[in-house]
Amino acid sequence: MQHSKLVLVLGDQLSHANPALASASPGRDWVVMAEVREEAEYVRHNRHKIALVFSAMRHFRDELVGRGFQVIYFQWADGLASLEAALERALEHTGAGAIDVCEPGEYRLLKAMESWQARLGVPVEILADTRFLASREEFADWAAGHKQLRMEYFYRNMRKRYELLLDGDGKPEGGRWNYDKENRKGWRGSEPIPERPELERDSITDQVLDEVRGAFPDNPGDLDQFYCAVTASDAQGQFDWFCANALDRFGTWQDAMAEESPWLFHSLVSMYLNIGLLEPLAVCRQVEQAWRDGHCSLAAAEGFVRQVLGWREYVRGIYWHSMPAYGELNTLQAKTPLPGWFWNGQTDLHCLHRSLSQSLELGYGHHIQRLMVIGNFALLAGLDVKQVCDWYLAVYVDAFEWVELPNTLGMALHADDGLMASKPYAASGKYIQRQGNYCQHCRYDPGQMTGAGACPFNSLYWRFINQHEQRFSRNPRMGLVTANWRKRAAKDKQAILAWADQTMTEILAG
Ligand code: DLZ
Ligand code: SF4
Repeated sequence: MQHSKLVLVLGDQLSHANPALASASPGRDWVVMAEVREEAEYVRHNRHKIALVFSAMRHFRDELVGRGFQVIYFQWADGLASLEAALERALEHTGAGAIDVCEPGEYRLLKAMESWQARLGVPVEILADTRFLASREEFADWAAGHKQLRMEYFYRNMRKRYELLLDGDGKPEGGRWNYDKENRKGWRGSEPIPERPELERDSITDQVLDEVRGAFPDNPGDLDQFYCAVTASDAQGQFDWFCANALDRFGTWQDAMAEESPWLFHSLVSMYLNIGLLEPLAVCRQVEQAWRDGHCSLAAAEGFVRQVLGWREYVRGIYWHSMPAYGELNTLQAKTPLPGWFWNGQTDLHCLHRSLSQSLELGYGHHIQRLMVIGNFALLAGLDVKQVCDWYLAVYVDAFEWVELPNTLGMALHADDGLMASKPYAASGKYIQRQGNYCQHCRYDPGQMTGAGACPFNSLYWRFINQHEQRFSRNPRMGLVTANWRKRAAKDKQAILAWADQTMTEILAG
């Protein structure tokens, strides 16, 4: 008779398509799941993230039991230090002779797993995560054949491979691959923003919320506003709601910022995709069908598919292709310590205040708040890359390092020497003003460069260009900006730089 084995399921692998589960036999093998200190404490995770992961894990355990699996589940109150400790206990309890696990989403955990076989004394098999649409090997092959790893080319390959939004001849629907230009409208309050349906909470989630409140008193996150689905069927319900009520406008206002709503028309599905409650190909196909049925524009459908089939897979590829060296990069030598108000949102730059407060309270910020408000400020201010990356990893519900690190270090902070983005996403207050209505509520004026009421983003932008002028003048996409700076009179430049330094000192002091 074959020996029984343990199948470890992590808190972000809650899918019945998990390859480790597929290899398990319900009557013979044991599934192990564990809420442990090491995973819950390696950054100051948002309480929404911990609550989502713990509650979704407990619900998934019940589903597995319903499917006939024997599950060994360690709850937070059991006080286990690490996943390894959980496996050790489970081995003692069952006498199992081997362990299977699907590869994790973070390099630090992969390294730990690679030591388990020697430490635990049984064979440990780490299986490739088949739930992504491009495997790590496929990405490596693609990368080997390209001098520049641009998302757009990767994305086109993926569209062809999965036959998404293609016409009968294999060409992109509508004749273009990318409708980004139609996805950038600024918010002027012209459209009603749909009310999101509230989810009913069951006793498992209520219990988890109480435990997380008690165990993580100093972490960010207001759990009175807990809004996450914790099962695959509720996550699907949320996604169906999005397709019927928000997708049509998501396309147009993908890059917009609204004082009135943290969510606007966004789907919020990244958190469900990233822990396994929804599958990436299924959500893309559902959105394609919504377009074919006439429920949204092609620009909306393509904008959504680009994020999931393109960006999401691409950043994961970059992460595994470039780790561990990637985590150490800091091309622009950004080393200013993260100001304390990143942890409470108390700043009078209104766009930052709103974006930070919402991110801390809800664990949610949409792409433009993350990239063009918080990330842009961190870039212009030269905030320490590692500290900023850890902040993002902690604060957002959907943040796991495979997705957070390239997005923050590469895309937002341009710290990877342009591997991901051909130019830095740096912008002055004008951009923020154009994309939404934050500036209307701010004590600063985006039209002014210097002086008491001037928007700090303006002078900080030029200070940033000045600091890196040599590097940027070699970048064809930055040539115009650096040339404009050079053309300015020396007296003007001095005034802007002096003002930027003064502003910076005041802002950092809080
Ligand atoms: C994020 C998270 C948290 C907060 N807690 C746990 C946990 O207690 N047990 C667990 O298996 N997973 C947890 N996770 C998710 C893991 O941190 C995640 O699997 C790794 O970061 C790899 O992506
Ligand atoms: Fe932000 Fe400047 Fe606008 Fe104020 S004026 S909201 S600081 S961009």
